[in-house]
Amino acid sequence: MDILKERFKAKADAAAAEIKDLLKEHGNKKVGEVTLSQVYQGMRGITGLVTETSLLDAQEGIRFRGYSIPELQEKLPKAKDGSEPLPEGLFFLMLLGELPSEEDTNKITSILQRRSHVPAHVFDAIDALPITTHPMTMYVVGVMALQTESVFAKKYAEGLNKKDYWDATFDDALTLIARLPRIAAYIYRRKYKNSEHIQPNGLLDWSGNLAHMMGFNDERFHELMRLYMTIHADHEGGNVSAHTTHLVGSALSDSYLSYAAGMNGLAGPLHGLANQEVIKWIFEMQAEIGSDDPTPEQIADYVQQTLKSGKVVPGYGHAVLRKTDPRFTAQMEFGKKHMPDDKLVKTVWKIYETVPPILQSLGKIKNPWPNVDAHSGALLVHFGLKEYEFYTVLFAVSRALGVLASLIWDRALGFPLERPKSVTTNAVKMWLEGK
Ligand code: NMX
Ligand code: MLT
Repeated sequence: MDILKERFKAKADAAAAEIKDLLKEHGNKKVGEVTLSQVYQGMRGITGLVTETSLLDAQEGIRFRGYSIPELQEKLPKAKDGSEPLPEGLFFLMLLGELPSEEDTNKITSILQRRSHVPAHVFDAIDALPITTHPMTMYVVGVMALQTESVFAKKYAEGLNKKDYWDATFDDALTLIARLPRIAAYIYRRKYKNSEHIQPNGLLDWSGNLAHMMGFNDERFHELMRLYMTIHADHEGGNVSAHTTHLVGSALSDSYLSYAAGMNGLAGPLHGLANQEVIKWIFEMQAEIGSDDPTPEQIADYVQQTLKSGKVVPGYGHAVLRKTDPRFTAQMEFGKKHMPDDKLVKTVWKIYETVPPILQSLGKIKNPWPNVDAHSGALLVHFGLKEYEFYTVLFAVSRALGVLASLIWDRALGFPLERPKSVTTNAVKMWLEGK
């Protein structure tokens, strides 16, 4: 751990010096103009944040520290006999900004294994909730209960020097990431498997252990979890979960408080909850049609019906992307390799052929193409994980890697309290009238 911290600190100090010079020379340069529409319409397209871990291109999709998903699949270390990347390696890449060796990746795995013990009061807090509680609510309650363990909060109360914020954040982030699979699996077994819990296997990798504790022992499911945890980990800084984690962290709220806040945003249906909405929507379509193998015509009719009732087609559209999400494509490739004849997976592919032209024909939707959530549920159902209300918890476990790596960088670079200006419509009218 100390060597990892030393390597990070060297990188962070170099980056901080570079940013200082950059701002000294170019601090007054304009990065864009803001229109009134942008102010009212969700700040789309306004550059206002720095997030080092990944960058989204509207046409090409996400790159993590410069690497696309296919490149990660090729270059990141794999589990023994596996072919999908180990997300621990992606975490190293996002944190250090360089591709990890196998040894670097194993080092992260072993740090996470050593820190994975979840204190009993966290399970008590989850158990105090009614069984009908949504898994995302249980998850955030679990994370909040774990906040008692924050090194940052404790040291801050004792009087922490600004220069050491990053160090305590580093400790909290790694401990939190280590414990999330246990919390997630506990919720799954409590809610859906009669509280018959499965103890962690201290020899497994981070995602393999999650799969194991949930009760899935098919090695292909372990591979799916490794891919899933890799592709959902980060999507630059402006998405709701990353932005919220960063914003709350800017008040020097610790990693637990900041991540929990971000995950409350992920639990919204226009963000991470869309993965459950997609499968719910497909199951409802199947029930209405009376078939688990709908024709393109039946899908098109159901899409029209969804739109007419004032609802969105879940899994389609994006605030930034303007092409098919490469995370959708990566999952499609996984489906073609492991389950090409699965009816539900094939239905997802049929929806992919049917929905974009319909959405395009409406003329108002900026991106008619599928996002990550359009595909993920069908792969999970294939392995028997049918309880779709749980899906966003998996997204949340993965998203911890990106938002917490970013939070460490925020503290290392000394980013200040985030506080943009807001206006009232009256103030806008007065400004327009030149008053
Ligand atoms: N189905 C129906 N209408 C849509 C869809 C869709 N999939 N996507 C966008 N629209 C509508 C949108 O509601 C808006 O309507 P109105 O003017 O009546 O308010 C109009 O098209 C223009 O929206 P856009 O500018 O294209 O999209 P925006 O950036 O505002 O929103 C999403 C992006 C992702 C919120 C939106 O596409 C959506 O609601 N998609 C479905 C939910 C979803 O899949 N979310 C997951 C995103 C990925 N993730 O994991 O977070
Ligand atoms: C994400 O992964 O965060 C989503 O695609 C939403 C976004 O990028 O805005």
